[in-house]
Amino acid sequence: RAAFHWDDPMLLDQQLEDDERMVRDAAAAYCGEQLAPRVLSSFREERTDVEIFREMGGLGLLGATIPEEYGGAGLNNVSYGLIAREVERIDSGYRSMMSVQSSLVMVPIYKFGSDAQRKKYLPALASGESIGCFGLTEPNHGSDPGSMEARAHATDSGYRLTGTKTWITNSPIADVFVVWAVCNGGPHDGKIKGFVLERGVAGLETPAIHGKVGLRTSITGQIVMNDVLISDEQMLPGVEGLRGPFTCLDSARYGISWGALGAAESCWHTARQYVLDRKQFGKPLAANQLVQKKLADMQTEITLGLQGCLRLGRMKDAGIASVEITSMTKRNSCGKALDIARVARDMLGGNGISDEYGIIRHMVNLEVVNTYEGTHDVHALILGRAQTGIQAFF
Ligand code: TGC
Ligand code: FAD
Repeated sequence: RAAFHWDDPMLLDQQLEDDERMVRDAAAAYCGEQLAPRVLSSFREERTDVEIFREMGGLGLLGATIPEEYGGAGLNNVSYGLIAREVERIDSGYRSMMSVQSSLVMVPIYKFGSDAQRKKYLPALASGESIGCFGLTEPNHGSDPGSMEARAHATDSGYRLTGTKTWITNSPIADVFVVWAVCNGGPHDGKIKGFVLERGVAGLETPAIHGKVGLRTSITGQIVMNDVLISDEQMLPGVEGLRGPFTCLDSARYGISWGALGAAESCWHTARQYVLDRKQFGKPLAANQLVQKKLADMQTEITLGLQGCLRLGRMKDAGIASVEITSMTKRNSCGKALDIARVARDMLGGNGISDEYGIIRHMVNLEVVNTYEGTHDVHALILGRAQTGIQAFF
């Protein structure tokens, strides 16, 4: 009979192309050698290592799907997902840094920017010399960004931006800000438009949010805009309305679908080894039926979840993926990964409480990942609307 591979039962590895496997292996080597050794102190000290952007950029891990002419790696969506899985196997905060830069900053500039904007911003973002952030969420509007209060008031020579964005990954260290606001006056009056701001412009402040219990390796802050004056050239010309930010979210949510399962795999593997090594009542914990059931559940959810991610990646590469499938995989991966992390934490008993084992760090990180980019329940409502035709948001 065919051999059973406990850590890759459906032979995902065999379903990859040679170049995809090479990308995955290169990302895994970097993550194991460079990210793993610093994650514990970074998390404890709530420290974001900015040189990680330069390192990732040097390896082509930023803007992986952006064409090479703009500094990207020109890879397919499956490769991007494989990178996210390897990075988040170490820490969701590191994947956040990477996916905001790649999906939420480089994608809108590439898809909706002018050629001048692409040439100006993308190469430096791809190399990691420049750090980007994405401002959609506001203090009063998270799940409901369509009600945003940020305004772009038309002036004689451009726009005057007002409003506050909050919970913004990378904002305190960002050089480039993709910000969404409703136009007040001018040719786009009443429409949501995207703007590219640069650090140093008068009226722009980016205070950090401290005291996060999860995602401590990735800095988060606000974008406060007090009459920020910008020129017309700083507007993204190629999109209007919520389709703009949601297109970016579709790309980032897809990466998270793979990434969250990478974190889950890390928890599963740690828990499996722990219960094999640890003896209670004279036998390994792994010899108990209850413990084996937990391992079987983890193995099953991760294996099936990864197959879904791979299928979505192939559909995206073929141009046939509806955005609802991304909601399905983002929601499934995050919810299942969080469950797995909680169970794995329990399997380590008291040691599961120690950050030395990594599981509880993944667990608190996954609480965030389950919430940002559309909460678990918001994605249920997106899927519910798509199959019933009934809007249940309000
Ligand atoms: P709805 O009517 O559904 O759509 C409005 C327009 O957008 C289009 N659209 C999409 N386009 C591309 N990709 C998608 N996934 C899209 N989903 C919708 C749609 O076709 C329509 O276009 P048009 O041209 O006809 O106007 O909008 P709605 O207002 O009913 O949406 C409701 C809801 C709840 C689904 C939406 O507001 C939502 O998704 N809320 C969640 C908010 C969210 O995800 N925020 C994320 C903020 S960024 C973040 O968290 C980054 S963390 C990053 C990290 O650190 O890793
Ligand atoms: P709310 O929208 O207030 O939701 C609270 C609860 O109510 C949730 O359980 C939700 O599911 C539920 N709920 C909401 N509406 C409904 C409904 N209609 N029916 C049933 N239940 C509902 N945003 C950015 O723009 N850029 C970033 O880079 C970014 N990075 C982030 C980093 C971190 C660490 C965190 C924590 C958040 C980040 N976010 C970012 C914001 C994130 O996207 C929002 O937190 C998220 O979209 C949820 O919004 P909210 O926090 O306002 O919660």
